[in-house]
Amino acid sequence: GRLYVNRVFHMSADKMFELLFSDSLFIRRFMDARKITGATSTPWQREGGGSMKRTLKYTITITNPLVGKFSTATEMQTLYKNSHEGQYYIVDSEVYTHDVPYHDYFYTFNRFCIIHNSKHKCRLRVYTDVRYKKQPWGLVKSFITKNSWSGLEDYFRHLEAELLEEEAELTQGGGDS
Ligand code: YK8
Repeated sequence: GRLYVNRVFHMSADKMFELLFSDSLFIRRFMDARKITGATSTPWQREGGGSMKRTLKYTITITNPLVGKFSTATEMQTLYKNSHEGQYYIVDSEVYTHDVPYHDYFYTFNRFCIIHNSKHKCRLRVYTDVRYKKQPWGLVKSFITKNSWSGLEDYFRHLEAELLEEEAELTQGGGDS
């Protein structure tokens, strides 16, 4: 896998969690900018072991010329039970893109770690991996991996840039941070 984001932000861990994993204005604007449409989400629901789960569905717009322009996607997120409010949050997400070539072979695994640093600082780490449900032919596998990495890199670079913008707005407006 790869580590796409690894940086300290000037905002609390709670704030970062709220921006990324609730129906925040930030995430709605980001989805608009990425042309991710029709997003629906189940509420966070407690599991037997104490972790929380939710499922998102949306349609993504794809810029890769090798692939059709749109695909529906399902994202299953798990928030770990050790994720103590305010200290750290670990969210694992599995993203299935249903309408791209070879979609039944692979999915994307993302791990978001939001670590409390101080009252107004947290570290965000995003680790990403392209995973296979069945083994494709070698050439196909490298094709999928290569095209997935380039899309993911673009997405997370954009997300990091937007978070830095949000951080700047928060620290300008806040005063007490
Ligand atoms: C989520 C991984 C692969 C996919 C795409 C497919 C290429 C098909 C390969 C063929 C278009 C928001 C991506 C990047 C679409 C976007 C997905 C996003 C960024 C040629 C064999 C959508 C995170 C996420 C996970 C997986 C990404 C797809 O929050 O290359």
